[in-house]
Amino acid sequence: MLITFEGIEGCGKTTQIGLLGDYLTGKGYSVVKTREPGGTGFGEALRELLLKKGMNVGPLCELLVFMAMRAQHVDEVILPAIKGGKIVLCDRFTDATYAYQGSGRKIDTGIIDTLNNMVTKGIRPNLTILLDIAVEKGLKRRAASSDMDRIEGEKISFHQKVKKAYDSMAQEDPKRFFIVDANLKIEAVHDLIKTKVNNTLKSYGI
Ligand code: Z5A
Repeated sequence: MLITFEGIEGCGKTTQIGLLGDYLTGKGYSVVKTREPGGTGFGEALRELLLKKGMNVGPLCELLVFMAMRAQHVDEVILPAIKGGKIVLCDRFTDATYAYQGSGRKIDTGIIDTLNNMVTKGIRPNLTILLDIAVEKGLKRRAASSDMDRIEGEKISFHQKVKKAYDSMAQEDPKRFFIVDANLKIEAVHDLIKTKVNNTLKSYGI
């Protein structure tokens, strides 16, 4: 079972993965919490470089590095966990590439499709939780918690394109996406996610 969390910066993914992970572990499930970019030793080392402020990284280079990290992440962490019957909670996955590199950087979706299919070996999230918040509010929350990195520091119009792409993907695939109002209090967001995840696990007989 693969559950991914997506949304613009500051929407609360990390907070909600922590809460859901603790909740599911408390219910006796075996849970793996992971993230992209990162999730492996190699991926976490590359993450530092890729997101470093002031680093000159072209759109194609950026795309290929995200994909290289994903290939390692799938092989080393995600596939073995799924095969072992674990619930994988992943902070960003394939949808982020369509939103940021596809919509934000204007890279052809066909290229992203091909690379994503190659590196994920066909794995698709069973459920994607999209935390929905206005760009200005997400960036404000993000700025208040720590320094902005290279991608976070992009213009507001870039982040608006990213949000629009997430909204479209969720509309096109309502079976997989669950949109949550991320303006709500942390506990209220968690309650909505808990209910959805419990129903999803039930529907898979887990
Ligand atoms: N990226 C890409 O371009 N292409 C790809 O294929 C992939 C990724 C996989 C790093 O991602 C960058 O990688 C990201 C996209 C790109 N760049 N940008 N921009 P990341 O997920 O690691 O980084 P992030 O999006 O900046 O996540 P974040 O800053 O860690 O935000 P978050 O996890 O969504 O939020 P949070 O840390 O849980 O919460 C932020 C703050 O808000 C914190 O102080 C919380 O206490 C607070 N918070 C959370 N929820 C609430 C509620 N409900 N109310 C009030 N305050 C709240």
